[in-house]
Amino acid sequence: MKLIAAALLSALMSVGHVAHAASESEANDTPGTAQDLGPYAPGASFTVTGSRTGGDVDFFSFSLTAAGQVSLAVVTTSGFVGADPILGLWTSGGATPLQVEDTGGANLDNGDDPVIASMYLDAGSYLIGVTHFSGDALATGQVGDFSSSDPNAWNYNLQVQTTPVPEPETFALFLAGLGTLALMRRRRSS
Ligand SMILES: [Ca+2]
Ligand SMILES: [Ca+2]
Ligand SMILES: [Ca+2]
Repeated sequence: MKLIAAALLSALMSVGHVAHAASESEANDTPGTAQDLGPYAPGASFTVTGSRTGGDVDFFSFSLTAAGQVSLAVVTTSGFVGADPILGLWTSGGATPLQVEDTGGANLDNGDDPVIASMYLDAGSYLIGVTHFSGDALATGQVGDFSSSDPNAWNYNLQVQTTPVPEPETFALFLAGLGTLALMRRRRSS
């Protein structure tokens, strides 16, 4: 029984776990010109290799085909030592701010790379932004404030991981299955 449960669990975990990689493509300086990274089923992860030149803002769009938990991080890899990136997440086109993050990771020298830890997202389209620190963007979260004239250049990896959340029907089936197992055990032991 334990073996079957373990096999089922590992099969469930591996479903749709696909890693994708892309390179940043300019111009992506506005929500309207965001680089589209495509649709993903929860379980997929993707990495975008990008560079932030002086005054540059990089926007990316992606969509989730079903609800999932999503984690995002910007990891600076080379360039200006002391780089201070920020990371933004909005609903499609930048309509609704979800989170703008300044810190949480470790970068070239000062641990100031941004991380958005596990966030629940419904199926739909989303916008990601990467640029240098901006106090206004952090204060308002509005996509219109997400810009920085800072002249320093750095390279980064944008890392996105998605994991599925059980849909209510799946969860109900799972509970029903557990109930049946419990009943069978009770009958056997009586
Ligand atoms: Ca760029
Ligand atoms: Ca750009
Ligand atoms: Ca930062």
